[in-house]
Amino acid sequence: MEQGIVIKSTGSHYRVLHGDGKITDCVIRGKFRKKNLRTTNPIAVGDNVKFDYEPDSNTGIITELLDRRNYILRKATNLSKEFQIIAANVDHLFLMITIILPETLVEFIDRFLMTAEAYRVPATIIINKTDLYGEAETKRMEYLESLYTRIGYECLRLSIIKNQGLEILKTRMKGKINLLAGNSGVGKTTLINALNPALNLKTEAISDYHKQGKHVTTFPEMHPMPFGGFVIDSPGIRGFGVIDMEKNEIYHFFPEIFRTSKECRFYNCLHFDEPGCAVRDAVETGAIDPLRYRSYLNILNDNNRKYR
Ligand SMILES: Nc1nc2c(ncn2[C@@H]2O[C@H](COP(=O)(O)OP(=O)(O)O)[C@@H](O)[C@H]2O)c(=O)[nH]1
Ligand SMILES: [Mg+2]
Ligand SMILES: [Zn+2]
Repeated sequence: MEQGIVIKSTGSHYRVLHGDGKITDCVIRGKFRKKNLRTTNPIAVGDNVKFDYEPDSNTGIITELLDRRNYILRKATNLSKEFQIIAANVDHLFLMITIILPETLVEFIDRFLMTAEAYRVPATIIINKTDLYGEAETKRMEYLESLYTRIGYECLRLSIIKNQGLEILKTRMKGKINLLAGNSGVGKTTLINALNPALNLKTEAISDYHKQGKHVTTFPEMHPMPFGGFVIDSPGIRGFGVIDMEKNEIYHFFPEIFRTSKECRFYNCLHFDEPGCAVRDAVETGAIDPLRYRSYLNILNDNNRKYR
């Protein structure tokens, strides 16, 4: 019997890292499907498993899934009621954004951060491709940095091409299971290669961007880092799903709106059109950023469709 951590899952096969760096292809027995959780994959990257090891063929049969600290889900496809576990035991979420090529929208950032809050996993924003930024882009970057650091999120500048910002990022990732998310084309794969050159992963050309729109089930891969810890790449993952979020819960996951909501006249204020709403007052004065508030309203509006 061996114990290890799953670093790749293809739905039927699992690559397990164990011992001092051995990697073994494993299968599972049928008994792993949980009764109440409709997930398409019973085991995900980040899971700790026990398995019967066959050293001769370097194969194994997973016999036990150890308890998870957490797991991150998404809807398996847009319409299905099934969920895919993207990763388990995640310590830190990193959202990579770019100001241009491609432009990352504030609402996309806010949906990601809201999900991180709901999962109670710390989140950091990485602003990549700073080497491309002129005056206008730098202004935009500074605006986003001040917006998000004020709320409490760390923002790290990065230019992988110019090798700037990598060292500080390593200190944040060291020894942890890190999930890296972001729009297609922002530089996620390039970063993982820079952090661990031995991996030599294929980066995406512009022509591959269209893949983003399709709902192909891609399985995330977890890459060991030479400085300790792992980085999970999540190709094709546009958003994470939080199951069962109620309308009156959403603002709990916007920290500055939540803090301000304590001053609202009504305890059940949704900060939409209620009288005496301290949140809307704060938007008026600029204490809460109007774009953040707009993201909140958009999520509030479509939460029936999207999150229930
Ligand atoms: N100028 C510039 N380009 C970058 C940087 N990082 C990545 N890229 C380019 O962005 C494109 C997409 O990168 P990729 O890693 O495939 O993005 P992913 O879809 O997020 O995995 C590639 O052409 C990279 O060379 C950077 O720091 N500066
Ligand atoms: Mg990629
Ligand atoms: Zn209110």
